[in-house]
Amino acid sequence: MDEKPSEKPVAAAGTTAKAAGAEPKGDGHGVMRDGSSADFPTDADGRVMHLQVRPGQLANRVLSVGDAGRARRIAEACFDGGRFAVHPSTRGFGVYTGLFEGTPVSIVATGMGTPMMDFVVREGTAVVRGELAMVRLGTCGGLGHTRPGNVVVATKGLVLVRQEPDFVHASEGSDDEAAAAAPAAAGLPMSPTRQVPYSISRIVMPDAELSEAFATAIDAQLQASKGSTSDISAYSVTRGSGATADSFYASQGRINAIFDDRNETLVGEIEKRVPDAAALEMESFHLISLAKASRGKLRAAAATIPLVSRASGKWLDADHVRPLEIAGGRAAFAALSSMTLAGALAPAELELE
Ligand code: R1P
Ligand code: URA
Repeated sequence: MDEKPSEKPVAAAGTTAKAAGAEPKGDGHGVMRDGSSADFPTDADGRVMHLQVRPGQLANRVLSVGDAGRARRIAEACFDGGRFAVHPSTRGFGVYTGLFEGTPVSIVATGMGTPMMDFVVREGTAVVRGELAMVRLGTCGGLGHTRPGNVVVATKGLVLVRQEPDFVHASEGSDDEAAAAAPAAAGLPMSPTRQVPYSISRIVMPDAELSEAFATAIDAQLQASKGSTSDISAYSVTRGSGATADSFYASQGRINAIFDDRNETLVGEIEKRVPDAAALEMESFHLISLAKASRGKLRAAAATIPLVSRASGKWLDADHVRPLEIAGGRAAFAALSSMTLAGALAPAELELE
């Protein structure tokens, strides 16, 4: 069917290409009509409900980044000829699809938190034929002795850190306590009260080949910057583990005078429980966990740029953040391109600009 002019993918760096997150005009985006599946809704044009792309708009090799500006900067710097298609969504996602050294790649501006990553992975895998490889390039807080700027590749796995709502709302004599007791009075089983304010999951392991390719490629990018105007060769790659938290504040152990978060010992607890924990962020565990559950459809890896040392409070030199993003983006494209994926779409099957 004909696309409305405003929905057409717009090419290219240095032009007026639409920003990810811009409101697409027309009612097709995110509007489901009767007849669409309740389990996996698509609109009349075949777009998935939230990511709002249809087959042919997302490649089999995907870079997920949290920040919409980072997605655009990497797109402009790393796609062949600075040319790419842009697919914004009314839900805050943005998809950029182009070629890297002739191989189709997409960047997805994902936003923050595991629910956003869930949409990207589930809807992304649904619109793409064949196997997928997905890497995340995020930012994080550095754990332990991690130096801000030394990019952490989670080759040693990730855990999930969650605040236990039953602990927070379990104070004796409160109306929460009385409400919680009501099911028991009606003969229904009562959910158990948690004994700890935060839970730390077991470790999940990323795809080993993709993780190593990503780490090697980041290292090569850092070294290649030597002597350039944006020399970031003083930074290195840390092969370690990471923790994904269900919030930026309480579940990352940030102390807040207003809220009773009971998180004073949390960072220390994570560092004690997770060997080589170097990064604390908000999405990577979920990406890896879904890849594990995908019955072989998806392979995934994650890297993060530590912006701040949680131990010392020292921040990364602000001038080095953008060069590290671009180096990481180019490395992600190289690692994704190195993977053999069965049934991947050919360039001719994709909307590339
Ligand atoms: C919080 O500031 C955000 O930064 C990190 C966290 O995971 C969270 O999404 O990653 P991104 O820089 O990729 O968004
Ligand atoms: N992103 C996070 O999730 N945490 C930090 O401390 C920094 C970036």
